[in-house]
This record gives sequence, structure tokens and C-alpha cells, in this order.
Amino acid sequence: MEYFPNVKKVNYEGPKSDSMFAFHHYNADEVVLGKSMKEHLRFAVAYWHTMTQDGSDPFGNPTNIRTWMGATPMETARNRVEAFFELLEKLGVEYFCFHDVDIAPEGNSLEEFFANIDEITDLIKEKMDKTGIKLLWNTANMFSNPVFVNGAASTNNADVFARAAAQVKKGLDVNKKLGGENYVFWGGREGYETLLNTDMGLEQDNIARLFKMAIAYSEKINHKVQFLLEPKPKEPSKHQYDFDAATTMAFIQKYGLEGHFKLNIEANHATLAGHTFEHELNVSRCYNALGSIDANQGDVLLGWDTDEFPTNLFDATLAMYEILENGGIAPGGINFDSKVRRSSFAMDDLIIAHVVGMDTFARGLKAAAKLKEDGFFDNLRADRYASYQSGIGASIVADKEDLESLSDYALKNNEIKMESSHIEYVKARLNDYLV
Ligand code: XLS
Ligand code: NI
Ligand code: NI
Repeated sequence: MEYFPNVKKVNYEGPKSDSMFAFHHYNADEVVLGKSMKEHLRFAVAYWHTMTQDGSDPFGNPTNIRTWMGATPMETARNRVEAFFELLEKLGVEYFCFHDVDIAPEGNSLEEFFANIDEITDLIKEKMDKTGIKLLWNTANMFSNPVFVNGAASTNNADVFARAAAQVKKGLDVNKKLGGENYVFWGGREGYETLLNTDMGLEQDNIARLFKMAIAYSEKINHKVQFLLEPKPKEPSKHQYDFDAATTMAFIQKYGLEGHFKLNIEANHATLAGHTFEHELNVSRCYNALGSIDANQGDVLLGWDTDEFPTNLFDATLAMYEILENGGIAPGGINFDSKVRRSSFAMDDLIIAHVVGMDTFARGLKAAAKLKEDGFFDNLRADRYASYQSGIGASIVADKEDLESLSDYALKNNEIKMESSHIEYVKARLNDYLV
């Protein structure tokens, strides 16, 4: 059965195309700064939003028309694999990401759940072998099942901790089976509702314990994988421990996990934390810990994780600039942790929305490459920090000064010359790169 019969293959048709089923900017093999767009962008489709989201919201029933629903949960799961790989091939996307519960029904016991995962990952592996499509990352959903009501690794209930450990073990086995390049932990319920009954120290120690067990197990099964932590400040927990990139790095450093863990930065999580996407990417780079990104965008008027497909060119350009400065994103990628709006309920919207997201990042890449070629930010920053290039500034950054020597200098230096940043002009010139 063909699930997306209205499109055979999404091709690049250029900016003048008026087709919804064509790339207007993403041209996979076009070379930008010495690498093909495909290599730069390493796009991935997220199984959860694309295959399991039904369009319901707290006030409304499902709206999505999905032609893969079968007579049993396992039949649906098998159909989804077919439809998913058809979508990936038609889009020309080479990577994908999933949670354990996205691909296989949980059934009535953990044993049944794992048997279902085995059956479905056999199918997925067949498809991967046939198409060359690869696993960017998988993860264990340790937040939906009611047992995780008080957290997974941070739970007060040791039996629940063991259940989480079992899912992580299975996740790593699956990662090895499918040749995954990264493994993600997002701590949806690793946080607290109220401090009144919470032992924050123990909870964080236990989260680190689970991570260390995961590192040890991946070494034991001889499967080298890049572990990623995905910060988010809240939702579903009132307060999540991995609040933002800086908080998460403090955790990674406190527990000595630097060699194994990097960050998976999501745009909408950044904005929920009161930061811009590029801020979170930049913080990650400062720690040499930018691992991968979850591409989406929030809505400035809404205070939750709306996970919209990225269309904001300004944000995509600054994000791609950070990625270029990082020397690329591999072995991570750009995962569309994005869902179609409730009113985009047709099957074709799944193709269209990904085309739009890919085009947005392709334009962002091109603009960022031009900014880099012109030395736009390099020149701006070199000018702005010029006082550290010579004289007292050069001596400060060479660590040759102390409070006494600087006090002597300042006392003799009555006229401090100040310079305007002309920031409005800078923003206007940046606009020139976007259009
Ligand atoms: C939720 C998160 C989640 C992670 C994977 O907000 O973004 O989807 O990416 O568990
Ligand atoms: Ni995410
Ligand atoms: Ni999210």
C-alpha cells in the first residue's frame, strides 16, 4: 500500500516553484562551504510527532486522518513502519529518531513490550538495510506510563528506578541492533512538583547513577554511542532538573560525565527557559558540548512547547551559524521534533510540513555561510573587543596583570574612551543576509 500517493519524490525545483511537494531551497547535493547541504544538515524525522500524534488537544478530539490504523495495535505498528520509510524516502531524509513507545505497543507487561519492540525493530532494520536510512538516536519514554508519575531515575520508588533501567538497557540493545549514532535522555519527569516532599540531592545522584549504568552497559556490549542530554525547564514537571544548557552542564561536570555526554538542544525548550535558541547553542559550544539539535519553534504568545515546524528564517540562520562555528553537527543532526498544527490534519501535511522545515534550514544554512564568508560576525566582534589586542588589554588576557597593577593603571587613566555599538545598523545589515 502507498501512503502518500500524491507525491512520488520531493525534488528541488528552486525558489520560483509553486509546488507544495517540491523543495524551493533545499538542494541536497548543492555544495555550500565545501560540503553538500545534505552533509551539513543531517535531517531526521521524529517518529512520535509524525507517526503517533493524533491532533487531539486538552479541549478537542483527534483530527488527524491517518491511513495506517490497523485492527490491532501491532498491526498499526507494522503499518507505521511501512508508511514511515515511504515518507523518509520521498523526502530524501536519511535519519530518524524514536522513543520505544512510539514504535511498539506496551501491551500488558514489560516482557510483552520488549517482545513487541523486537518484532518491530526487525522490520525497521530490514527497511534500513534496504534504503540506507540511519538511526540518529532513540530514547526510552520514561514519562507517559503512570508508573513514572514521580519521575524515572529521580523517582522515590526504587522499583520504578529498576523499571526505568530496564527500558534504558533495552534502548541501548536496540541502538546497537540498528547501528544508532547517539542515544538521548530527556528528563520529562526528572524534576519535582513541590520541594516540600523532595530530596533533590538524592534524586540528582540517582539520575547520575542511571547515566553511569548506561555508560557501563554500552561499554560492556561494545557499542560506542554519543550520549545526549536534552535540557528543558518545565513541562510536564513543574521544575525539571535539566533546566537549560548551563544547568545541564553543571550536572554533567558535577558527576564527571563530560567524556560521554553532550547536549541535544531544542529550540522551543530554549525559549521556554527564557533564552533564544542561539543562546543555548552558544552556551553548549562554550563547553564543547553541542551534540545535536531538535528543530522546531514555539509561539511567542504561548508559554508551552508548541513544537511547530520551523519557519522563522532569522532563528534558523543564527542556529546554522552556531552549527558552522561548531564545525558541523555530526554525529548529531537536525531532528524535526515538530508536529503539524491541529488544522493540518491531512496525510499530505506530513510531507508538506517537513519540506517547509527543510527549506527553512536550507535558507538558514545559505545565509549563515554567507555571513561566515564575509566575516560578518568575526569583524564585528574583532572591532568590539579590539581593546584586548594591544596595550593593557593584551596584558590582561595574557594573565600578566593583578588588582594592584590595574589599580595603578586606572588611577593614571582619567579619560576612558567609550565607543557606541551602533547596534541598530548591525541589525539592519543582518537583515540584508536574510532576503
Ligand atoms: C519533549 C521533548 C522530547 C524529546 C525526546 O518536549 O522534546 O520529545 O526530544 O524525549
Ligand atoms: Ni525534543
Ligand atoms: Ni520538546
